[in-house]
Amino acid sequence: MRSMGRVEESLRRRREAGERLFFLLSDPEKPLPPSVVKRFEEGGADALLVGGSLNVTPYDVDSYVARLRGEGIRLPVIIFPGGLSNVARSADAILFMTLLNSLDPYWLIGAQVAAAPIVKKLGLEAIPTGYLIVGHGGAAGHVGRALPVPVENSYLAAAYAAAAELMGLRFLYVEAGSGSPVPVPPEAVAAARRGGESLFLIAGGGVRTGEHARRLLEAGADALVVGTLAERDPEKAFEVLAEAKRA
Ligand code: 1GP
Repeated sequence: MRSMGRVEESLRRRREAGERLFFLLSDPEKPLPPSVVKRFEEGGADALLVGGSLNVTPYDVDSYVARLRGEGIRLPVIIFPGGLSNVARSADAILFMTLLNSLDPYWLIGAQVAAAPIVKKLGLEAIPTGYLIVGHGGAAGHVGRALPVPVENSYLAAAYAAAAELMGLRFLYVEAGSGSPVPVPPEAVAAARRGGESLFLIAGGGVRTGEHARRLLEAGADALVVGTLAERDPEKAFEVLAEAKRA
């Protein structure tokens, strides 16, 4: 079995110690200013996800990470790839994802075949991750040609999670789409938790309140992702971070 890298090991260790984690998301096309990232780091954020669906090159990722490092930010940077063009050497790890409910073979295996030799050449730590689009789906659902799990049929997420686990994936990211008007449903997270107990479960998409964050954590999420709210209203995003740290 392929062994775990340092980033994954450290996330798992903290999960096993009962912590709930908070991942800040920054899209290099409209990056969060380093001052905002720094505040979240000081507030206890656990990692910075970097990635975007459109208009991102490896150069954008590397220069953004260099800027953050130059400002003394030490958070682990994990690429959350919107596509092949996000793969860049300066990150600490990459969510090596398959979009489980895509109807397009490219997003199931094609992009991964194209990316794998590059990931190996760059020596990036790959975290084997299933990506599941639920509800609205946003740009990720559109670009990834997903057949989203309907919010009313969240139980379907349990079968996807079970399949991900049986296929040897170690992380599952339940995604409603960045900036989604309908946030990621706790019911889908609960179903995914039931279906794949061993999975490190990430939930994101449209999270806007501490209350919703609490419901996602109660449903079994190990980590919450916040992007849009941190861009628009960092104070409110801080409430989500505080909820994760309280859990
Ligand atoms: C998107 O799940 C992430 O891929 C975060 O979504 O931008 O809505 O926080 P938001």
